This record gives sequence, C-alpha cells and structure tokens, in this order.
Amino acid sequence: MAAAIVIAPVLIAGAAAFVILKTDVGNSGSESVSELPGDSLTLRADPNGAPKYETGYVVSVKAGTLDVNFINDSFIRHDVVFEDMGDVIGRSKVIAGSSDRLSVELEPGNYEFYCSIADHADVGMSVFLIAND
Ligand SMILES: [Cu+2]
Repeated sequence: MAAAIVIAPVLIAGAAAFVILKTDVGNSGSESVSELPGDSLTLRADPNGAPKYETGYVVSVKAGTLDVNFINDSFIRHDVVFEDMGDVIGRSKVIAGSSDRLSVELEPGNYEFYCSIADHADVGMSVFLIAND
C-alpha cells in the first residue's frame, strides 16, 4: 500500500490591502461658522502671533451697529479692516500687545474683514462676515 502523501502548498494570498487614510486633523481650513450673540464682536488675534483671528473663517452677526473689540495679545502687529464689496467701512489701529475698539454699520448682507499688515490676509487672516436680519 502506497501511502499517498499530498502536500498541499498553502498559498496565502498576499492580498493584504493597506488602506491608508490621510486625515488632516486640525487643518486650519475648517469652515466652522461662529454664531455670535447680539451686536458685539470680540475679535481676538492668535495670541502666539500666527496670522489668523480666533473666529474661524466665517462669522455670522446681527445686522445693525456692530461694536468690535479687537484684541491682539501677541507681539506681532495686526489690525482689522472691514470691507463692503471692496469699500472700507471700518478700520482699527495697528496694535500689538493691546486692544482697540471700533464700530461698523452693517446692513443685512455679506462683508469681509482682514488684517492689512504684510501678507497676513493672504495667508489666512481674512474672514467672511455675514450680517443677518
Ligand atoms: Cu496681521
């Protein structure tokens, strides 16, 4: 009797698929909307001097007179300029380690505010502002 020894090569399909999920955690391009109460806006520049405001990139407020409290605790000079379709409607002083207040009149609609120092607006210090009825 011949014993048939069958050696079955076990093929392990090397089909281990590695799925790499690239997630951008903490990406500064988040589109969170800050809904702010009433008719005042505390606008704080990044305390470490990064060219950004701590509001996110879209801010929604009530139309009317908006009282802005602009705070810059960093040593990097910043300001804030409010624009309505390219027309400047409000502008703070350029400050570092200080704060400034200003008021802007907002009809319902869309505005923008940004820092006018160097290239700060281009690299992120620019915010879309929505004034609601
Ligand atoms: Cu700036």
